[in-house]
This record gives sequence, C-alpha cells and structure tokens, in this order.
Amino acid sequence: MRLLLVHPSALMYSEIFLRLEPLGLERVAGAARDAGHEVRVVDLQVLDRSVLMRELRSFRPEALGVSLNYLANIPEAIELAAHAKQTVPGCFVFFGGHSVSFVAEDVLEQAGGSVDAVVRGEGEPVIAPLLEAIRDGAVDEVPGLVTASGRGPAPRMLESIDAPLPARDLMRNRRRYFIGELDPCASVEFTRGCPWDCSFCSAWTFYGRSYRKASPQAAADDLAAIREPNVFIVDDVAFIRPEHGDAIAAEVERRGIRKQYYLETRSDVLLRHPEVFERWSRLGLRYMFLGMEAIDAEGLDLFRKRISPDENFKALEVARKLGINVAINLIVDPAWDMERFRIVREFALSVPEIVHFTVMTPYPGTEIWHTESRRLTTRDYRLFDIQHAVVPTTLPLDQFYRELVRTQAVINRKHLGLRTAFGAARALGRNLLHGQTNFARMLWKFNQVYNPRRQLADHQRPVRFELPEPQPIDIGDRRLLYVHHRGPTHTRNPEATD
Ligand code: B12
Ligand code: SF4
Repeated sequence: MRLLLVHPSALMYSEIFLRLEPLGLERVAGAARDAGHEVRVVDLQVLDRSVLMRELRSFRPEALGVSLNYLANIPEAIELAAHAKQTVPGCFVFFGGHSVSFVAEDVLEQAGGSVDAVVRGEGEPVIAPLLEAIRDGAVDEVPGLVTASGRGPAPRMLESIDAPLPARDLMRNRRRYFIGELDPCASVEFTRGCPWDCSFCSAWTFYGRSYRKASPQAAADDLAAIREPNVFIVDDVAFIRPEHGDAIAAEVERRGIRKQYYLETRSDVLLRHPEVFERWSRLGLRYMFLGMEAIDAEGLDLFRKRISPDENFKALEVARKLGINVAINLIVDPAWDMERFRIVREFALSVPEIVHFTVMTPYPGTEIWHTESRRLTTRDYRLFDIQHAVVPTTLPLDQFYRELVRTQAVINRKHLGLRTAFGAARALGRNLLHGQTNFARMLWKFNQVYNPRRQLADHQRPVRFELPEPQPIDIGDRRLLYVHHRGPTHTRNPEATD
C-alpha cells in the first residue's frame, strides 16, 4: 500500500533553539516499510507545504498518517486532512502520536469526516495491522484505533524497543535538524517511558509509567548508522539505570563511535550516578537539559517533582565539574507578579547555565488538566504550546508577556555576552564552513520570534478548533489517565520513589 506520513510545521520554540527529526514518525515509517509497504515521509518542520501538495498529486497515497505529538499542531493537521481528502478522494486519513492520543474522540468529531481514524498509543505495533485492515476492512478491530463508531481494542505496546529501526533515510533536508550549536543533529532513543509522575507532564501517563530499555547492541548499532556528527538523545530521563548507560557506553567505546551528545535528565539521577555522566562526557556528551522547574521547595512540591532545591543546585555543581553545558528549565506560573519575575531574573543571571522558561499549561493527559482549579482563559489548541498563558494571569496579559519576554531576553543577552560570543563564534565559524546555518540564524532571530506583541496577538486570532472542556476526575486512581496499561513484562524503575 502507498503510505504517506506527515509531520506538521514547527512550533514557536523550534523557530529558535532547535528543530529535531520526528523519531517516532520515522519508526512508524520503518515498521510500515518492514511490512512491505511503499512509504514516503514529509516533515513540514523542514520542508515547504508545496512539497506535500506535490506528493499528494504525484504519489497519490492510499493512506495518509499525520503525527500529532503536539496539541498546538491539531488545527493545522485537520486542515491538511481536509485538503488531502479533496486532492486524493478515497485516501484513508489517520492521526497518531502523543497528544492526539488523549483527545482522540474530540479531534475525530472536529475533523467532520476528513479524518477516518485516530491511533491511540504507540504507532509501531499498529501500523501494519492498520494498513492491512484498510485494504481488507475491519479497521474498527485494530488495537488502539478510534473511529466514528467508537474505540476498538486497547492499544498494544511494543515488547522491545530494539526494532523497528527509524527510517531516517526517508527524510529530506536532514541538514536542517539542529539543537543549538549541535548543527546538524540526529536523534536517537535509548529508553522509552518515565517512572516518575510529575503533575504537569504527560510522558508517564502515555506509557502507564512503564520504562523500557533498548539493548546496548541495538542502541550502538543505531548510533553507528547515524551520519550526523551530533546526536540528541530523546529519552525523557537519560541514564536512570546506571548499568544501562554504562553498557551502551562500553559498546560505543568498543566500536570507536565518536559523536557529540545532548540529553535530558533529572538532578537526582545525575547526583546518584555522576560516574555514568562522566564516562559519557569523555565520549562526547556536551549538553544536558535539567528540568529544574522551580527554584523553591513549594513549587517543586506543587509539580510533584520529588526533588529538593538543594539537590537541584548540587546537580548544577556536578555538571559544571564534569564540563557539561547545562540548560535548565523553569516553569513560569501565570500567577507570577512583577516581584516574582524579578527574583527569577536575578537567579537566572546569577548562574552560568542557560535558563529556559515554559509557561505552566494544563493539557490533556496531565494530572493538572483535571485538577487545576483556575478556569482556562482559552481552549485554542494553538496556544497550548507552553509559551502562552492559558489560565488567568495576575498581571494584565500584555504585561505578563512583556515580563516573560524581558526575562527570556535578559538571559539570551547573558548568553550572547562577550565571553559566550567568543565561544559561540568558534562554533559558528565551524558550522558555517560546513554550510550549516541553523545555529547562526538562531542567534539573530530571537527578537523576531520572542516578541510580547506577537504573543498577545496570538490570542486575538479567530478560533476554529478548540480543546474539549477539562473533566474533573477523581485522581485517586491515576490509571484513569493512562493511554497504555502495562503488561507483566514492563516494570517500574525501582530507584524512583513513589
Ligand atoms: C524528544 C521530544 C522533543 C524534541 C523532538 C520533537 C520532535 N520533533 O518530534 C524537541 C526537543 C524538539 C521537543 C520540543 C518540544 N516539545 Co517535546 N517531547 C519530546 C519527548 C521527550 C519525546 C518524544 C520522542 O521522540 N519520543 C520517542 C518516539 C519514538 O516516540 P513518539 O514521538 O511519541 O512517537 C510514538 C507515538 O507517539 C506514536 N506516533 C507518533 N507519531 C505518529 C504518527 C502516526 C501516524 C501514528 C500512527 C503514530 C505516531 O508512535 C510513535 C512510536 O511509538 C516527549 C515526551 C514523550 N515521552 O513523549 C516530549 C513532548 C512530546 N514535548 C512536549 C512539548 C510541550 C514540547 C515543546 C512545545 C516544548 C517547548 N518548550 O516549547 C516543543 C515543541 C516542538 C515542536 N514540534 O515544534 C510535550 C507535549 C505537550 C503537548 N501535549 O502538546 C511532551 C509530551 C513532553 C511533556 N513533558 O509533556 N520535544
Ligand atoms: S521526570 Fe520528567 S518526563 Fe518524568 S514525569 Fe517528571 S517531567 Fe515528565
């Protein structure tokens, strides 16, 4: 069967700091190709819409799947679906991915017939049975499928994440994937799932708090096949299990694989096993993203981060000693006033790390979607990108955005200060020599993208598609939030506290 897979355009954040390959979609593509189907992929983060239009007309897909990891992409995906149905009548259109798994029925209804099905949960185990069912009928019986006639059987989970391999070779314009100065940059997955349960996050609810590890051989095989010199490790929390991180490191050493790496982890994981991160720093680990989220104990408790400010600060010291550049994330509460912004700015200027800000956003799949008592001020999908305020702000909204952007800008200037500029200039020169311009563009584009007027104006756009109303549920049984329910083979990490 001819299958076209599409990733929607980049969101605000990706215009500046990074733009990475859609690894999940590539794995779905890999699974479909392994099952003998003819597959093409269009990633609108790096390709123009005209490429998609051409593919629709020339390839004439029999099935078209759109990846929806991000809520903010849903309106765009519905419009694409309607266009595809018009251009290729008879094409079976379906959506899949992280975010759409939590709002499948609502999106189906909103699409008004342009979308035939939504796949909840992991895409690899479902794609071959789905394509067969499209040909032979009985789509409703495919696990994880939601159609106009309701939910089919529960989504299936991969036993092992070693296969299928992502179909990286199907991607065009790979040189446009980058993160900061790691330009160009590929992505890789060593583990899947997260055993913690932070209240603002849906990573754990999607996978039902399961945690799976790739075998060290498969992880190293995948790394060795990557052409790019830089690699982003997509794991929610890297190296939770030190022996797993070590075993992959041993394979990488044995095979002499040399790359620069960027990963995300937690402060307590780094503090418990700094030796693993030290080993990886020798192998090329350059950047680490730590989701600190709050600088005080009250904020950390509120997000159920199960970590103390002290641990966070100690982790920063450890990373500094290892020579790893750290980016930290802090969650901005829309309730912040001028004084709170000032305190946070002061903190951000006092540490050498890069500080990112995301706005506290209740979204489907998270616990706070059901428990946050503040009313949503908007249900426009496009504003649910953690860069916009969707609950009431204490400051008038325009002033909130001015403070937010001012805080981001102060920090951006800190990093573009003279000292950093020299360091960055070296990377810039190196990248430009190789024809890589993503990092250079990022350095100068900040003011254009992060602009309080633009953010405020985003709230004024006419709204066609809205999120459903949040339903308060009794969070006593948190399995109600899960997309996947763990089978007996998927164990929780014993190191995580509960
Ligand atoms: C890596 C990652 C990124 C990367 C790469 C994203 C990309 N281009 O795909 C980067 C760092 C760029 C990123 C950025 C952002 N991210 Co992000 N990201 C993740 C993370 C940690 C893992 C995603 C991943 O690669 N997983 C591994 C692959 C194999 O799995 P997968 O992509 O989920 O795909 C599987 C299924 O979803 C499904 N599937 C996927 N596509 C399709 C398509 C079809 C047709 C089918 C059938 C199935 C299917 O099958 C796949 C295989 O099983 C997730 C958390 C998580 N654990 O899911 C957050 C997550 C998806 N990100 C999130 C957010 C908020 C963001 C940002 C908005 C953050 C910001 N600061 O602005 C930006 C926006 C980026 C953009 N698109 O422009 C939120 C989503 C929130 C929401 N509900 O919208 C998540 C859930 C994190 C969280 N803590 O809540 N992200
Ligand atoms: S540790 Fe990170 S990925 Fe895991 S639940 Fe918390 S925020 Fe989400």
